[in-house]
Amino acid sequence: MNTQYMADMHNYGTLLALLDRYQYFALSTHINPDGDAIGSELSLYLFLTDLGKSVRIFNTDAVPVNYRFLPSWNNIEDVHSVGTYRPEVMIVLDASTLERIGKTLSKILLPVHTLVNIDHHATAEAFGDINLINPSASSTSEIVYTLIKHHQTPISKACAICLYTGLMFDTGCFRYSNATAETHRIAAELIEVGEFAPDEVYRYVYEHIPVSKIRLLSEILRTLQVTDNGKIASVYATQTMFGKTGTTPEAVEGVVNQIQAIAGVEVALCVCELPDGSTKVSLRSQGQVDVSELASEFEGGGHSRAAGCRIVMPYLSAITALTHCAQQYIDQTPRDVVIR
Ligand SMILES: [Mn+2]
Repeated sequence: MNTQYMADMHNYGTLLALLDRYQYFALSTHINPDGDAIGSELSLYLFLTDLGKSVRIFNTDAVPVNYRFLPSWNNIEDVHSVGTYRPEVMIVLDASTLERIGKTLSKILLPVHTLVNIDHHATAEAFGDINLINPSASSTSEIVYTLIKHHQTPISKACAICLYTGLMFDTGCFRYSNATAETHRIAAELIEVGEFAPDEVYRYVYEHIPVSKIRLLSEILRTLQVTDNGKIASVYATQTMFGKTGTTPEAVEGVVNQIQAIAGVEVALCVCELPDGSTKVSLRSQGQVDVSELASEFEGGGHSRAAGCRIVMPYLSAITALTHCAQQYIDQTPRDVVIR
């Protein structure tokens, strides 16, 4: 972490002053948006709109079906809608690099007066003119919550359900180590303010699984391999499996968490064969190994317990390389050290 980056952290006052000064905004988030990506941009959109600002959201990928209950989700536009819109301020949420919002989108809206970067990834790049980066926040939605609190305006009902969805998603339904007492306090406040039923939000997000995805899951689980010492588990998904089940690599999302849940497993790998023959990798750690470091050896990144990378290598070779590297990390780390 360099000093520039440190100085830019927790810069809530500076950002609020900026929001006050300008009128035209564009928001965006990473490709294959998840609950935190959608939740954080919709909550910021609602907050700014309530302040009377002109705000538009442009995403490379469509809103996943299971988030189409969130207020204003259908105001999210795609890259073709940008046209002649020229925002004064562009705010990028939950994307560790600017390119993560998509190749075209990362160029088409620039230059702007001010580029703002709001993120919580440990490997976040300070690519904005203003960077609100807080790796100790559970989610980007939690940072947006804190920003709105700094503004001292009440959180609207619509905003509350979006923020809650982001918090819930990025903490794995409040099960991961990033779900602190503070995260729970914020969640409780959002439930009260938003007057929604948390179990309904859960059902919208997690119980809308297409049957094709379950068929793919059964194919993937059949590939399970666990090392002799029981510490590294891996599964893979191939293009053949996607063809057979009528799914795409997006359907693999979340599978790695199930592999991580195996008793005794320290590092879980889920690798996915992409159409161009390269391999997409998701990594999880029980706490002994910092998988963001492991991922960075393969030009990836993320958090200490959840990370990813893309390797230009066939999927079986990628598993061999990653397993070897993960074993070295396990051997290097004393057993009693737990990375938080
Ligand atoms: Mn996030």
